[in-house]
Amino acid sequence: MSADDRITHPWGARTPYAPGDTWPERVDMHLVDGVTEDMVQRWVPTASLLHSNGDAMDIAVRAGRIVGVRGRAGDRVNRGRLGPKDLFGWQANNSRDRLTTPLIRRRGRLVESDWDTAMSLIAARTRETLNRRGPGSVGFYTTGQLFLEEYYALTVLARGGIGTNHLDGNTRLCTATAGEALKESFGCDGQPGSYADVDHADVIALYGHNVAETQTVLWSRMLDRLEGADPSALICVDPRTTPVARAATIHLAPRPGTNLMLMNALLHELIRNDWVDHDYIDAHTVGFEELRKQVADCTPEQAARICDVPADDLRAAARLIGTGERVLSTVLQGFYQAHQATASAVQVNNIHLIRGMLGRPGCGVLQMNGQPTAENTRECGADGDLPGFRNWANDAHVEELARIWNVDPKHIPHYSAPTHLMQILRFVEDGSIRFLYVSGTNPVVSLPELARIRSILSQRRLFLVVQDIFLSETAQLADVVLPAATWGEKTGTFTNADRTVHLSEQAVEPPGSARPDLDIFLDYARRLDLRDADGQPLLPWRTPEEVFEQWKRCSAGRLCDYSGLGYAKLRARGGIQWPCTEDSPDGTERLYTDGKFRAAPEDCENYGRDLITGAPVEPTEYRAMNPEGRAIIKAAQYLPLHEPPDERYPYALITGRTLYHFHTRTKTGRVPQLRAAAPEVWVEMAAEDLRREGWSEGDLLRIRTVRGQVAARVRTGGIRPGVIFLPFHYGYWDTAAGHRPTGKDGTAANELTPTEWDPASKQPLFKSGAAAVELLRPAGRFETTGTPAAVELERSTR
Ligand SMILES: Nc1nc2c(c(=O)[nH]1)N[C@H]1C(S)=C(S)[C@@H](COP(=O)(O)OP(=O)(O)OC[C@H]3O[C@@H](n4cnc5c(=O)[nH]c(N)nc54)[C@H](O)[C@@H]3O)O[C@H]1N2
Ligand SMILES: Nc1nc2c(c(=O)[nH]1)N[C@H]1C(S)=C(S)[C@@H](COP(=O)(O)OP(=O)(O)OC[C@H]3O[C@@H](n4cnc5c(=O)[nH]c(N)nc54)[C@H](O)[C@@H]3O)O[C@H]1N2
Ligand SMILES: [Mo]
Repeated sequence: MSADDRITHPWGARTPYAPGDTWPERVDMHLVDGVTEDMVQRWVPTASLLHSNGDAMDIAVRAGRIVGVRGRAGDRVNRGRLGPKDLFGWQANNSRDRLTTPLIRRRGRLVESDWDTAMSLIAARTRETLNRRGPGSVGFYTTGQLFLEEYYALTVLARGGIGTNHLDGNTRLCTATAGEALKESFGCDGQPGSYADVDHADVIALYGHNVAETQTVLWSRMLDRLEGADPSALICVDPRTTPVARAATIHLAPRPGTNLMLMNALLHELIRNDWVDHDYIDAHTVGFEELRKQVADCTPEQAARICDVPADDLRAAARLIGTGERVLSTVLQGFYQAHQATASAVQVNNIHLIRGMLGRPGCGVLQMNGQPTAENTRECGADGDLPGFRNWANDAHVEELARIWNVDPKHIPHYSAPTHLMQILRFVEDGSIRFLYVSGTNPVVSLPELARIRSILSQRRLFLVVQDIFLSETAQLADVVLPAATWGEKTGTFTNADRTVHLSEQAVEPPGSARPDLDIFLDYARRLDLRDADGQPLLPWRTPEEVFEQWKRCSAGRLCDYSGLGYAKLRARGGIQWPCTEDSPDGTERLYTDGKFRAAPEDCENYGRDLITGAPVEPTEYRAMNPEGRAIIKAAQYLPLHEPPDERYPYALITGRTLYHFHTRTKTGRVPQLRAAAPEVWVEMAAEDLRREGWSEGDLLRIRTVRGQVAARVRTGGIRPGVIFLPFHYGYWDTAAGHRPTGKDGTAANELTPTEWDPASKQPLFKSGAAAVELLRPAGRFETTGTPAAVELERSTR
């Protein structure tokens, strides 16, 4: 199969295998026209940066340019395979409109400048703001797409140097719930399972996870199990008939916002049938009785009414999960960005705890990541955590960190949980934050309720720094724009969703004067003259490897222990899973194999929260509840949505992804193959809704919520009647696909979404909101919203 066919056949040719066998190799490659393998001068190792799967690949270099990519056969994650975004996406690096020089706003316009001018302006503004208003007036908003070393440096800079509590990542939009659910159940973040669990599982259950479109290589692995001997059974929980749903043994399509009710009914059935490992529960957990009580009334009939899913299907799914011997679960945005997110994700952990299915081949929980390096944002504390999964409310943890950094513990803010992004925005809105430094994220398209975000970020009293590789919608609002070098142009490490660490090496020079994010952060720290308790530079490093060496010390002894890793080892061996120590030099396939958790009061990453209100559990309460540090079975009651559909806004709005684009399309929108596949926004509706409204395929519709409106052409799809789906990728930097939201109708789904978040994880509810839909213009004869094959693949009616 040629690479070009991979738009039509995103998962490539099948390589079936049987349970317990090794997943066969298949090497995928794409080189630019006219270049053959023997013309490539160097192959430079890295891993994919357009999702969390961490597919290992080599960059092909010729004459100082990237000319293609090839999957790495030996790597544990992908065994040579690559998805369409990775095969084609690197072309964005070579775009002619990359940022190549710093820009500074002068008399309202962004004009070209140089590094020294831009950096001294930023440093001067920071110092001035700090002097006048203190560290609480400075905020940082970063990403899940930089490298480990960059997050670590930024955390040291913000928490140890400036001493602000206002540092968060866009992981708040992405995997905050994964992190929180792991902390709630196991006392600490960290993925229990492994991708190798796919090779062993007899049941695979996907909760709100369209893996076929979002981690295409992981889906290939699952498809190969489905086509091999003794295939696994597949359960899909998604209101849409996604490619996963089409392949599923059982597809449960709940009403949006009812995940928790569905989970409680599954748990009810497991307990009623005593598909429960009582020995495991007695030896390794606390809280089972509360769960039993909580789900006692959650019968399949009750859930059938609330979720609108047949009770028999719920029973059948519970039977598969309850009688399976090796059950693998994965969870993603259909749970994390929905109503009662943490409470629902925790119930998936509970299934594994009450069935004693953890730490054995095939028995994994994958509370998935989305972004390629989201794991590192969390580990390094560039989000709402402290580095090394340390507990901000535990003075001993803060003191340990202060020793590593050689600063006064009082200097590291720990008077409350690190400020979450939605609160940072509130502080910018009310004027207490006056300086905001955004790196590697595009909030003007990706945050909820965009009219509000635009108004917050374009305030005159705010000094906004944006570090990006393109002039994104957000960069257009900045006071200073810093041009970054990116993947392929810089060196560093990153960690995928199953804890596999890869080294990504520089293959080519960055365009113009663009610099690696790490160099920019270090330059900034030098100009702020940040020093430790002995007056030495707080960030003394010059290379990523030097940063990595301190990170090894910082993570040593914690669950995410990197002490046994190093650049040389990663270079020689490819992907290795943490924890990797002197005692486990080859890394660790699965956590919790001995039923021991990192949940002891003195060890745990947090004491947990009330899943309904979000109120933190007090340390004394936690100590009383879980003195021995067992896994915690936490129950929660289903509550209805805040904004259900009503007469004026009759549709439930959900948003998400297409296979062909990554986020706000700053990269994939510049790649011809991907762009052609999905050039413009569309809205997916059930055929029966379309019929009832009297509209047809291709009609231009207006979708309206109380917050804004979007114009999109309609595709019929296998979606629940009464629910509409919008891909969220379409901002307006690119006038061919979008238009500026000066007119009433935007193209970005987030014009419509609410400013609301899960009480425990603070993750916004992107998959909710009540919407009205009306006809703007009937379809022209030749109008289409993408190439026919791509449209068909997404249509999800089969
Ligand atoms: N092609 C592509 N791949 C990507 C990305 C990308 O932008 N494009 N981004 C990466 C990132 S950062 C992330 S976070 C992941 C996200 O990966 P996914 O979570 O798989 O993607 P989404 O499309 O956001 O949401 C998944 C599904 O949730 C369903 N859903 C909506 N509401 C509900 C609900 O109430 N209940 C349930 N059960 N399901 C619901 C949607 O129908 C959708 O199919 O993808 C990663 N991979
Ligand atoms: N409605 C709705 N909204 C959503 C979601 C949804 O499902 N529905 N999903 C949410 C999720 S899970 C996520 S992860 C977010 C993603 O939201 P964003 O993070 O805002 O999306 P990206 O387009 O990935 O933005 C990354 C930015 O970093 C730049 N960049 C790329 N590489 C580099 C680099 O090496 N250095 C620097 N400095 N910059 C770089 C890119 O050009 C781009 O502007 O969106 C969230 N928003
Ligand atoms: Mo994400």
